Amino acid sequence: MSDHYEMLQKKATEIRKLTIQTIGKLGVGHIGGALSLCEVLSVLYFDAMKIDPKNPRWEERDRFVLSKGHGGPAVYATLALKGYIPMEELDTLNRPGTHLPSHCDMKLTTGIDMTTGSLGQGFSAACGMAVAGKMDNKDCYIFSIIGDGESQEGQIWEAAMLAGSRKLDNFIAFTDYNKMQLDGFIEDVNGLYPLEDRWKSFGWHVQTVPGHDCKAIATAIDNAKKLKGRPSMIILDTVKGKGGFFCENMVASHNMSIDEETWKKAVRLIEEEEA
Ligand SMILES: Cc1ncc(C[n+]2csc(CCOP(=O)(O)OP(=O)(O)O)c2C)c(N)n1
Ligand SMILES: [Mg+2]
Repeated sequence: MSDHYEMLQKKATEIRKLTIQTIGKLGVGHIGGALSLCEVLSVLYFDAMKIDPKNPRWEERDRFVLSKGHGGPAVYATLALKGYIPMEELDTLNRPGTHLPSHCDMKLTTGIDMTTGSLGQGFSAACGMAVAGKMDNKDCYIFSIIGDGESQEGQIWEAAMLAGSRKLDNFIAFTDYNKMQLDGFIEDVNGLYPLEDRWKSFGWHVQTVPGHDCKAIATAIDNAKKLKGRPSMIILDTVKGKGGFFCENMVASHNMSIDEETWKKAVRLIEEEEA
């Protein structure tokens, strides 16, 4: 692997450790859906997005909307690593007076482009931002991540239809396909199969990639950027709770309590694996 992709993989591991530590110190949180995001966040913030942490409201920047807003802690870890917010601020997660609520809030956190948490709505907002980008002739991309459980919301498909019909090639979206939602397996609750064909039928270009492989994600984004006349969906084949020994591939990881011994052991195990 080249140095660049190795760097991205390492950043993803940093994001993962910080996310476990941040939620662990609080003692409870949406750890499963945060840990499935680490690699895509690494690629977005350290490779794909045109952004400037020193100028977070830069008009020409690319935008990012985490539509599955409950994954906020993984984004905060990324923002801290990228220099948007001080590292110490992570310890305020979801505490009274914090700028880092459990779900993303653009009015509270530097670097957050849209308030999210009510599933389906962030993706519609992102789609609207892409429409606005076209109207204003802006040279920037809108990136957005939805969950596979979130894809069971009707509102997702309204935005999908609009993006397809308006040919929003400035809109690059991801599905965090971790096969689980709040209280069960996706296919048991309301199946998404055939997910690729569904997006294609709404006029989207679709790629499916291993969702914990930074090189594969970066390559898919490059492909999406080259494409003209269609929005892009990149389906990330991920594992819920990835990298946390106490939560990996567990439905119960959705929103769980974590004691000090557990989160410290989880971080230690990841560090031992890295060594
Ligand atoms: C409109 C709405 N309905 C219900 C919820 C409660 N809720 C929060 S997360 C979640 C499950 C989402 O599953 P998925 O998108 O697969 O998330 P992930 O597996 O990535 O954590 C639900 C039902 C919500 N936040 N918004
Ligand atoms: Mg899911």
